[in-house]
Amino acid sequence: MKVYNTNSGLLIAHENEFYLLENENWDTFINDDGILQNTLAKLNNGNRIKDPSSILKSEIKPPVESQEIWASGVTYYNSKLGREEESKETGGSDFYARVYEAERPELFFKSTGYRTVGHGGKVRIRKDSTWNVPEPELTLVITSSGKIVGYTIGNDMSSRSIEGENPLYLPQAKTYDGCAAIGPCVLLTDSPLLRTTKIRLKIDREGRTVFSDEIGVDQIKRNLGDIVEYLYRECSFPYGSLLMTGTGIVPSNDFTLKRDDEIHITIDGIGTLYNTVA
Ligand code: DO4
Ligand code: MG
Repeated sequence: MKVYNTNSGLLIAHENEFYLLENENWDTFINDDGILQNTLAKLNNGNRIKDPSSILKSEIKPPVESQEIWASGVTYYNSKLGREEESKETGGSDFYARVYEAERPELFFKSTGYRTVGHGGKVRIRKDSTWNVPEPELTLVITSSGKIVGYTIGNDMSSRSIEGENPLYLPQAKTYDGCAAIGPCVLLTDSPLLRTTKIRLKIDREGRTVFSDEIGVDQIKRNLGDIVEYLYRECSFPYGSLLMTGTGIVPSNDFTLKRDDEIHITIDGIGTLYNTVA
């Protein structure tokens, strides 16, 4: 089952049918350990709609309102390598190798709903940054109790020049207005994602593809439940949370995003998150 947070209400896609739940509050709806069964119980002929295209064409909101968005880092070997490279001249590279091997994961605060755009929105690059990349990340949707109730797609927009200058600048490299995109929907499921699931990134510029790559979620070094356990150890989340699980796709060092670039991030079973660069 998939849920889209739209201007018309919550659009549910289930077994080739679409349903519109008009009077739901996102924060209450998503923070529910029994969300699958409770949503199934709400679907009936009265809220079934034949053609969702006009709803999906109007702005799809990001599937986040009062939830905090956190992120884990250096969870894939490629991320460790890329970051060692970008910070080797400034002496910060050892930290990435250490956190890749450590029991405690890297976790950082990424964004709020109001700094985040949805499918079709514009992500931003910082004006004081010279080297910028999208990070396509499987994103967990977690309730207050720490239960993973769904999966969505996240873009952890990152300034490599600022992070590379000094790892202590990470919050500035990662968190700013328009620093994240989430969407287009949440896949609600009680089962883990298939190990064969792929994450794909494609970047188009002036009608030409300037970057594309893919990675399997089976390449992630950590157990997703363990990362959630660390996040919830000493933080409570009254509205639940979203957790980006790290990037395994790192463009080569000569690549930087430009204004109007089109970013497509696809995760099997969830969909494609599309954004342009402001
Ligand atoms: O260590 C810095 C950030 C890592 C990150 O965002 C990632 O690996 O995806
Ligand atoms: Mg990241």
